Parts: sequence; C-alpha cells; structure tokens
Amino acid sequence: MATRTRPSGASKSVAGPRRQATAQAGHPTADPDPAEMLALYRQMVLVRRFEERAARAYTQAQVGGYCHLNLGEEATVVGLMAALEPTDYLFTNYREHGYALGKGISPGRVMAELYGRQDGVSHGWGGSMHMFDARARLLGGYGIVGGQLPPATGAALAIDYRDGTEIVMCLMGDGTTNIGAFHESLNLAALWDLPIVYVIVNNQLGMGTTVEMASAEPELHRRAASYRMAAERVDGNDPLAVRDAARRAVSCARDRRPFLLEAVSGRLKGHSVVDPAKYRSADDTLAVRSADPVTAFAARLRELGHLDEETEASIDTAALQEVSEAVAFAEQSPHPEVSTLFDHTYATAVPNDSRRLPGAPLFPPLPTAAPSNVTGGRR
Ligand SMILES: Cc1ncc(C[n+]2csc(CCOP(=O)(O)OP(=O)(O)O)c2C)c(N)n1
Ligand SMILES: [Mg+2]
Repeated sequence: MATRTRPSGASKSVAGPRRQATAQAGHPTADPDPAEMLALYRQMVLVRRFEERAARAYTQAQVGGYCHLNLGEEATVVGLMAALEPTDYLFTNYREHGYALGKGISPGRVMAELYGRQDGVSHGWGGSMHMFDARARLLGGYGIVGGQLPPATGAALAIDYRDGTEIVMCLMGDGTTNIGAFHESLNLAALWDLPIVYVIVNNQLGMGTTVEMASAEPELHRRAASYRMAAERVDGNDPLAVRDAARRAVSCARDRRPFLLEAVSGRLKGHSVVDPAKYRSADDTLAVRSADPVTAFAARLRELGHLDEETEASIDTAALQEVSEAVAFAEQSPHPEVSTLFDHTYATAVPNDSRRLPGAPLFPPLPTAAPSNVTGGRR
C-alpha cells in the first residue's frame, strides 16, 4: 500500500474559510445535446417501468422483505449516474434499484435480486435494500438510515491513501441529515480533504415526515457550511441540471475537495410499496404528480423537437420489453441453496453451518446446574 502523503488534517490551516461554503446558484445548463438528452430520457423511462414492475411483483408475493422505489426520482437517478466514471464508487440507501441500473448492472440481475434468486446482484441474499456489486463499484445498498455514510467516507479515505483518481458518491435521503453519522462523516471528509460527493436525494419526506417538520434548517445543503464544504442545491426533477451539478461536484471531489449536493424532487408513491401514504394531502399529491420528471422531460424534448409521438412510444415499448425480459430472467433463476446462507456475509469465508437457521441459538445451551450435595445449607 502506498504511503499516505498528507497527514490527516494535522497540517491544515484552521484560520479562515478554506473554501466556498454556500450554494453556487445560477449555473447555466450546458448546451443540451439531442442524443444525450434522449439517452437520459430512455434511462428515466427504464427506471420508471422497472419500478412499476417491481411494485407489481411485490403485490404478487414474488418479492420478499422491504421494497422502496425510485418513482418520482428518475431525473435525479439518471443525472447523478451520468456524472460518474465506471471506476467511481457508489454507496446508497435502500431506495436503490434505479442506481443499480445506472451503475450498469443488468435489469435482469437487479430483478433477480428482488426475487431473491441466485442470479441476483447479491446472489439473492440481499434483496431490494442490499444490492452489492464490487465489479460495478456499487458498495451497497444500506437498510439502516445513515449506515452508508461511515463506510463511504472510509472508502474515500482508502482512495486518498492510495493516491487514487476515483471518487466516492454517497447518496442519502433528506431524513438522513439529522443522523449523527451525517455530521461525523462530513466533518472528517472536510478535515481530511477526501474525494467524496455526498448527495442528499431530497424527496421532501422521511417516511411520513416532511423536511420542514424534521429539520431546523430545511435548506439541507446549507449544512455544509458547518464543515466549510462546498455545496449546491439543484432541481432534482431536471436530469440535465442534476447531471451538470453532479459533474461539478465530482470534479471538485477529484481535486480532493468533498462536496455536498442536494437534489430536490418528490416521491410519487408511499415510502415503501406497502405504504398507502394516507398522511399526504390531496394538494401535495397533486403537486408531486404535476411535477412528474418523466412526463416533464418528455414534454421538454417534444418542445425542442427531439421527440415525436412515435419515438416516445417506441422508447416506452423498448423499456417494457427490457423489464419483461428481466422478470423472465428472474423467474428462471433458482432460489439459493440454504447451505449458502452464510456465504457473502463476511469478506473472508467463515465455516458454514447449514443446519443453523435464522433464529436458532448461536451457542449450545449452557449446562444445567450440577445437583448440589450440600446438605447443611438450611435448617
Ligand atoms: C437508524 C434507523 N432509524 C430508523 C429507520 C427507519 N426508517 C427507514 S426509512 C426512514 C426514513 C428515511 O428517510 P430519508 O432519509 O428521507 O430517505 P427516503 O426514504 O425518503 O429515501 C426511517 C426513519 C432506519 N431504517 N434506520
Ligand atoms: Mg426522503
């Protein structure tokens, strides 16, 4: 391992702001290239159709455990993924299917993971919330809110140790910014100048709690000021704006300056597929639906003359076809063998005990107390 060239924060000046601490508003979006715009649109439609199909599979009891969808976040998903190099690392929370697709993992492997099958991204043992593919550099998939932040920060430290050129992108929801790990991670990343972009995927709800109800500073990107970290807020319903902001953030991180990006969008459905979201007002639901990023981007492409009815329909048909093939792939994939239950849990293999099932005691029962031969204890 290469020697770390800079001591961890020890030689840094603490006098005065080291870097811009507020959002850089008003960046013009780069000239939209029609082919690139259409590619982004195709990706958005694929995520939309994939998630709709995942929801259906869940109600058909094909998918076990929890299942959280990216419906309403498609522009954020594709915009962020367009800014990464294949060698960059991604950490995310449990709302991750679209990101796995964006990282280049095939829809079949993502669907097979939802189905809990051997050909899934995590060999069927992870499910919706725990997709992991070291080759694609998707390092999870975390079910614990904020759980991804410390390991993501550690991965950035590892890159820095090795003088690597990759960066880490660490996604989180708006609700995650009140978790201690958020502050600990951003603080260390700023102190140690780590190559990491933290992204707040602000869908304006943490389960049923709005950002305003949960956060004293609802402009979440402003929290970066506490760490003298550069930050920006972007319209998460605009894939081009997200892509460009993410590129600025990534380039900053590659220069060893961590960045906090906030992309504001909306959640079209419940927190998970089983949540009917009854806590939402009709007005709120209507507002989120009318800002639907897929519909909005299609309208924009039509206005620009890049999309006609026929192309729009063919993009949709192709996405539906791809998703149907993913389902067929998942269905034919076998369930994992019970004997592999403890595989893929630790980095190094541990002895397996296929007879031990979840809930079974880890240790043999303690021996019962030996019969006492003391006779004189009580009179
Ligand atoms: C440490 C921890 N606390 C609570 C939960 C339960 N929980 C699951 S998701 C969630 C809301 C998180 O909201 P946000 O970060 O905005 O992400 P989103 O679901 O909107 O993508 C909560 C409280 C959890 N999984 N982990
Ligand atoms: Mg949220």
